[in-house]
This record gives sequence, structure tokens and C-alpha cells, in this order.
Amino acid sequence: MDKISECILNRNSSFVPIWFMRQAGRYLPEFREIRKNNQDFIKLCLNRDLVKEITLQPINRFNLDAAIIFSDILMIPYGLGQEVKFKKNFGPILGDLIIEDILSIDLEEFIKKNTPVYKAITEVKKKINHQSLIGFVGAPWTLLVYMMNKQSPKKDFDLSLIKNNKNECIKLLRKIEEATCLHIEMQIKAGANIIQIFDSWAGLLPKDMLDEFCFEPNSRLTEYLKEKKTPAICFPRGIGKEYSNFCQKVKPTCINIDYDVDPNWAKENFNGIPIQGGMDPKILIEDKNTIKKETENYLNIFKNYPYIFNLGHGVLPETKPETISYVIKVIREKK
Ligand code: 1CP
Repeated sequence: MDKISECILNRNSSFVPIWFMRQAGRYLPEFREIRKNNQDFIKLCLNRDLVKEITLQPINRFNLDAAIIFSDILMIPYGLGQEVKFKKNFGPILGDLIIEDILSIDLEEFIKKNTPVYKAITEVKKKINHQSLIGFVGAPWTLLVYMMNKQSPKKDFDLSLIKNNKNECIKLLRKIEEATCLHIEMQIKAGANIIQIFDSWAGLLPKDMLDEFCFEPNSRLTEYLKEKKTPAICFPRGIGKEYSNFCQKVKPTCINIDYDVDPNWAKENFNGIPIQGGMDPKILIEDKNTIKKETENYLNIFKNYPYIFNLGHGVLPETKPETISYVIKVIREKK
């Protein structure tokens, strides 16, 4: 069994598996080189050979316990027929959304559009040996936010966009969930053995909307994954103290904490559910002593607890690749 499955399915705490969110990405010069010649990001995500190469870049450099397929959560809106573009120094820009059209779309078409993603997973699987192969999806709420807002909510987001249009949004949420299940199923069939569910914008939800828009869809996806005997790592970023309710209601196989979550509090309040991540990615920009101290802090807290080392969000583009090697060394020397 791969180390991550052993840690989160058997709750084995005798070792700490390591991987990083956005381990393939802009902090790696070899990624920037490929990106420079491939301006169209969606096209890049549909290029089987390059997806395989980019996914393996961090695996070839570092002693990691998992490969995560190089793709994007916005492949779901793309597959559902909404235009998705990425503008330099701005982020994603989505095209007009006609909810009626999306609701009536045939999901065969969705699979067809995303087939290169699944093929790339199968290719990566052939090239790795002991590592886990992580597939992923955006949670329905986070995808709904991008689809309705048509750009990152980081810049501008008004909840009334959804509140004033609630019935239609719920229908759309369900359609997204259906496509998400299919995307999960196809990734597993292609060779992914763990699925991470990114609810990156769960923190935008007021308390009275959390159940319907976050807990319930994550719950159904986690259930779906349990039927498929595949571990689910959930990441409801930004929900603060609601993390403990999330664990109680969703019962994920593993929960990724963000850097605002106190790791000691998490350990005491998540009912033994394996934990992943937590450390602020900004720490990796600091000096070696700080990096060592902060990394060891997480290891000490989770000493006898099933824990996967990762960050509280993705690796920042300004991180030096050597820093990733250093963090791995600190962890391996300690445990
Ligand atoms: O060169 C570039 O500008 C591309 C940057 C980039 C990369 C490297 C984007 C655009 N996506 C990715 C890959 C990606 N996206 C991965 C690869 C696998 C790995 O981790 O190595 C993953 C898991 C994602 C998932 C993703 N995409 C999330 C969830 C995780 C998170 O960061 O919260 C989200 C929200 C997105 C949307 C997205 N795609 C790209 C960007 C810059 C964003 C974020 C936009 C925003 O801030 O709202």
C-alpha cells in the first residue's frame, strides 16, 4: 500500500508522508520554461505529454510520497461548456454563463473534452512506483463561485449574486456535483488512487449557508469516494472553527488544514481524523532557521497522530526549489 493510504486509511502514525500543494508550478524553472512556450493554459492542461512531464518534474527533483496530476479545478467549467481563459498577472477569466444550457448538457461531452486529462493520469501511473497518484476536483461551491463570478473572488465577489438567484444556483450546484462525480470516477479509472477535494472558497460562506453549499456537497462526494474505496482528502479553506463541524458532518478520510487553523486545536477536535498540511507557505520564503523551527513544530504537534506533511495552501511562486529539498530533509531526519 502507498504511504499516504497507509497513513490515512490505517491511521498509521509511524511515518510522515510528504507532498506539496502546487508542487508542480511556477516556482520550478523547468515548469516556467514549458509555460513560456504554451500560453494557452487550458490547452496545456489538455496536452497529455506535457501534463505527464510537468506532473513528474517535482517527482524527479524531490523525494516526495505523491504525484498530483497537473491540471486545474476549472477543467470542470471548461468541460461543461463555459469558456475558461487565464490572463497573465490576473488569473482566470470565464465566459458568459447560460445556466439553462449547462443544465441540459450531455455529460458524455464533458468526458470527451476532458479525456486527455484521464489519459495523462494513466501515463503518469506507468512512470511512478511507490508514490501515490493524487487526482483532484474543486468542490461544487468553489466551482459555482468561479462560474457565477467569472473571475477569482479574491478580487471582487458579491454574495448576492448567488443569494438573489438561489433556486437556479442550487440546480447548477447539483449539475456541477454530477460532473464532479464523473470527473472523480474517470480519474480513478485512469489510475488515481486518492482524490483531494479543494473547497478553496468555503470561507466566503456565511454560517447559515455552510450546510447546504459546503458540508452537504462535500459529504456526498466523500460518500461517493467511499463507495469507490478511494480516500478523500477534503480542504474547506478558510472556515475557521467550523472545521470541527465539517469533520463531524462530512467524515472525510483526511482533512487538510489551512494556516489559520491552530494545529493543536485541530488535533484535539477532529476525532482522530488524519490531518494534512497547515504550515503557512510564506514560511518557505524565510531563513533556514525559521523554516526548520516551523516545520518541526508541526511534526512535534502531530507526533503520534496520522499526519501528512503539506502546506496550508499552495507553494508560492517565489519559493526556491532548494527550500523544498531542505524541508524534506528536515522531516526525514526527524522521523
Ligand atoms: O502559469 C500559470 O500562471 C499557471 C498557474 C496555475 C497552476 C500551476 C494555475 C492557474 N493552475 C495551476 C495548477 C493547479 N491548480 C494544480 C496542479 C497540481 C499541483 O498542485 O501541483 C492544482 C491542484 C490546482 C487547483 C486549483 N486551481 C485551485 C485549488 C487550490 C487552491 O489554490 O486553492 C484553484 C482555486 C484553482 C484556480 C486557479 N487556477 C490557476 C490559478 C492561478 C488559480 C487561482 C486563481 C485565484 O486566485 O482565484
